[in-house]
Amino acid sequence: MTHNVSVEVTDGFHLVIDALKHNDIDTIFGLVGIPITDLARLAQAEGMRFIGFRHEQNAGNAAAIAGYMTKKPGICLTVSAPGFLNGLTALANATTNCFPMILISGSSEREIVDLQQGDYEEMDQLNVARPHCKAAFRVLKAEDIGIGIARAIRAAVSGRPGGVYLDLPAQLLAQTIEAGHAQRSLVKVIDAAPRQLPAPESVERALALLKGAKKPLILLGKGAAYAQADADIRAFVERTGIPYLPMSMAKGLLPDTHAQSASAARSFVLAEADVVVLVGARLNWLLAHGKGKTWGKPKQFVQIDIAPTEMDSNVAIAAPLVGDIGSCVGALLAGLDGAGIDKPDEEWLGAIAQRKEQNTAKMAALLDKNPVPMNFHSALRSIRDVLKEYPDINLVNEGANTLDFARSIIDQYQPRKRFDSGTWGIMGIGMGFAIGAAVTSGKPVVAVEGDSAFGFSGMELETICRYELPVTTIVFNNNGVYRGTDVNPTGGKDVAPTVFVKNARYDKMIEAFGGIGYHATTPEELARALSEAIAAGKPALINAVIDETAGTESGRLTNLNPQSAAKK
Ligand code: ADP
Ligand code: TPW
Repeated sequence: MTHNVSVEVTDGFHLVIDALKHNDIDTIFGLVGIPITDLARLAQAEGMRFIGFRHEQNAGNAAAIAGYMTKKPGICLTVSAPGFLNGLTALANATTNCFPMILISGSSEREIVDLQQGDYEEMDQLNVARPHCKAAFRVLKAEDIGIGIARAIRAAVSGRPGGVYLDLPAQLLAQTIEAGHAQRSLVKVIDAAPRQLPAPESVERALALLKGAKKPLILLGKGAAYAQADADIRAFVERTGIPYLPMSMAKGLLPDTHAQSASAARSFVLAEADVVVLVGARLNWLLAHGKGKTWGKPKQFVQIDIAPTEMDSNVAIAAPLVGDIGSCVGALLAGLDGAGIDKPDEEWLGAIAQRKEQNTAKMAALLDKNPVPMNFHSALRSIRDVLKEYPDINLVNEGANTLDFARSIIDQYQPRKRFDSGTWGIMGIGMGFAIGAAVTSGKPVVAVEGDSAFGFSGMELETICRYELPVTTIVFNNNGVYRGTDVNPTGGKDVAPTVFVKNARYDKMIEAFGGIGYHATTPEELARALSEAIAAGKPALINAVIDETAGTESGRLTNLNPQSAAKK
């Protein structure tokens, strides 16, 4: 007599989805193909959201911004070799910006790849990924999928957040495993990013330094926005009365209209301050490395950061405060009274107020002009005025001039609503960030894009239309990279390296996919189109025609742009 014992089995495909769901991950951004098509199908069948893109870099950028917004790693799924490499730029950018994400790529057969026998999409992906992320793992046995995904999640969000690579060979996905065994192999990550309390003596040192400050300044970076310690940060700023500067993605942590914002007197406060409290901001190129002319008078720094090795990276840090921002700011707040810290001198605040007033008046004069064709200022004035009515809108921003001007002209009112080119000054985040922000928040997104910047991810307009996302893209069309007026010095037929097709109609692109296109040549037309598009909540693109002579090369980064001195 024979017994027909049927053992319930599952496989690698199912286990990957189970492991993600087990850790409350509900969305995958990706692009299908061998060997992960069924993984995407299964994710959808099992109730996850799968958002399919037209290029992996954009899927990766969407995952990265989702990670930044939620403190949970965003997931990007790609095929092997070329798909993986396309996603890698986003993974590296996420790591550079301290955004938690996991790039999961299928890979070809190990035994063929390692002997370099020429497999389909052959590449040693794990080793390629390693230098560009916080951690890189490969899973070879189905029973290790649970632990592999747990490790990836913890690596992405603990300490300084960043990108993690997870390599899943094709044969792993098809591997079968007994269902009970599989179930038991799942790992739920407990307390993935535990609080990290600062040492009490570090807190005392920081308070003592603040106590002695005559011209204190607080600098808020995107680490402060990421930390989601909004109420304590606001209390610290308001209770101390210290003027503050937000880095671009920290705008809105306190509303840009806040009386203590020193943004309109940025150069003045950076040069004049004596004690600067850095909250989740690195002294990298965006802050002139903490030295030189920008920083003027000698100063002392308090630096709050979760990464101990960030301290003294560019200049000496007098009072390092290593820990998570919530805990560190909380500890400072708790110690203010005991340390006897009062509001800063009226002299310091008065000098700042005076500078702000002067600079604001200068800016207002620029913004109020109505040149024909419109320029960056008049176009951004109309966008600023419309967006005032939508304080919870998500704003994506990239380009050179378009980035530099929009950052200073468009006010933010709420935390984690501005997403831009960040630490690398990278072009190409536009549509990926817009899709990631729309999917994650369920709220409208406005993407303010240079025409060159837009081109890097423009094909994702189809993705925006396919998922009917409330994304309005505004293309600042000045016919080229930075501007559209360069000429080919040889008189040859090719246009200059910075020049595009003149008078392109980017609005027609979105119409091809069923979205709404607008063509705007005046600030009034632009404002009307933007209001209408946001109210409709449908995919839209506004081709905003900007004076092609208006931009400067590299925007405000002229000092970083070497130019040939040797002329023939
Ligand atoms: P910005 O570009 O806005 O100046 P950076 O990206 O240079 O900001 O700096 C962000 C910093 O914030 C990084 O050094 C990172 O280690 C730190 N950081 C991120 N999250 C936290 C957190 N929860 N607590 C403390 N520091 C954090
Ligand atoms: C991945 C170099 C910096 S800014 C820019 C480029 C190509 C585009 C500027 O023109 P745009 O904006 O967008 O039309 P505007 O407002 O000045 O007219 N490749 C990558 N990243 C970067 N930063 C570049 C190239 C660059």
